[in-house]
Amino acid sequence: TSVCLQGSTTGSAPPLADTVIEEVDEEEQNNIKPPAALPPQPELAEPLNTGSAIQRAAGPASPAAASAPPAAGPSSGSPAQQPEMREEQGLKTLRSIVSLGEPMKKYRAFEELGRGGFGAVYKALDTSTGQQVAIKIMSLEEMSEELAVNEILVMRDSRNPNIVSYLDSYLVDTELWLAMEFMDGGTLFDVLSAVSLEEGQIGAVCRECLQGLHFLHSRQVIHSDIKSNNVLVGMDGSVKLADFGLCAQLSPERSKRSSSVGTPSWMAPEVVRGEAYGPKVDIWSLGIMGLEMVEGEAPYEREARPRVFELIERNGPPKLQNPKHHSALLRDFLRCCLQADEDRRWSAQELLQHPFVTSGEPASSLAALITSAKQELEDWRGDACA
Ligand code: 3AM
Repeated sequence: TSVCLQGSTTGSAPPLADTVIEEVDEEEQNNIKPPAALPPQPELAEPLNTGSAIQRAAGPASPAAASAPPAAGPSSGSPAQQPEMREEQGLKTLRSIVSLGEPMKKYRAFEELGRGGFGAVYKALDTSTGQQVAIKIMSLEEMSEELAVNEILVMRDSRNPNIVSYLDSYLVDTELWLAMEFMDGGTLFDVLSAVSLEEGQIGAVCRECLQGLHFLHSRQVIHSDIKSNNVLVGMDGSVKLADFGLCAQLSPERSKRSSSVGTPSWMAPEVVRGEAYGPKVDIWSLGIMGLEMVEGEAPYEREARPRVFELIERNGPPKLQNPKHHSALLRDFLRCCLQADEDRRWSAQELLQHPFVTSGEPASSLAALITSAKQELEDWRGDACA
């Protein structure tokens, strides 16, 4: 039955937007530091989903991903490292982070929740506490060690009510097992595919995500892949940011990032143009996620990637299809997020004071909505399996 459930979920949902890494800027490789008090960590060079990766043949920034970038860390001027060396370094870092022991003994009752290019996510029970957990099993043959390291470290060091909690991690042969808090409502993407949100509920989701983003940004961390697929919800109405593989840690010496990473329809214009950028790229993506909540999908989502980039660059901020159907507060909130000029775009802290956000419903009021979305999805899956 579970196979049927999974198959029907994929079949009934709109096409998933692929995360991509376009280019990793070489200078950034040298300068972006790993999160404070953590072992030196190389910056990303590989996509989360290798199958969906695209590398820009030409662009304003250097094609660093293809040119054996040097390791990040204290020796920022170090010579370029071969990919194998970076892989080895990534593996070494991973070994120093993960727990020893056998996760197959620590957890039981595995049930697949979903799959991605990285591997799969399972629900399981912690045998010692009886607590439900989610375990993301990533194949290190399919993805880089660096992405895995990134995901673990950012999650582990970002304890916040609006960020999915890290529990534990293990290396099992060529797989990385990442145990995290189980979010029983699934992704916001799933919720949106089943139910429509009222403005007060959209305000609540935005507030919760902004709280998570404010936490990350105040620690100079850019998420870089904010979208409804990467926001998890709980049946109690909780809303949390997830998927930290593409995060970047900025530092006083390097206050901008240049790697073109993210998911095309959600990318800010400065990312598309290959310019140096800061945490406000996440605010643009949040604005696009706002449009997902209002219109059901992100702008240009069905277009081919090169066309998406062209449209983002050419059209500036995307527009609501029927602006008059929405309140002035919602329109103003989206306008503040979707400013093409980064300096005019509001920060997470500023947006938390925006009346659309402050007048949003309490998160607990999302519980009923998430329950009915879950029910709707289960009914669809039941029908598809019948
Ligand atoms: O494929 P779907 O959308 O049904 O909800 C996430 C997604 O399900 C789920 O795993 C699938 C692939 O990402 N997932 C990921 N992390 C989770 C977590 N911490 C999770 N479900 C619950 N808790």
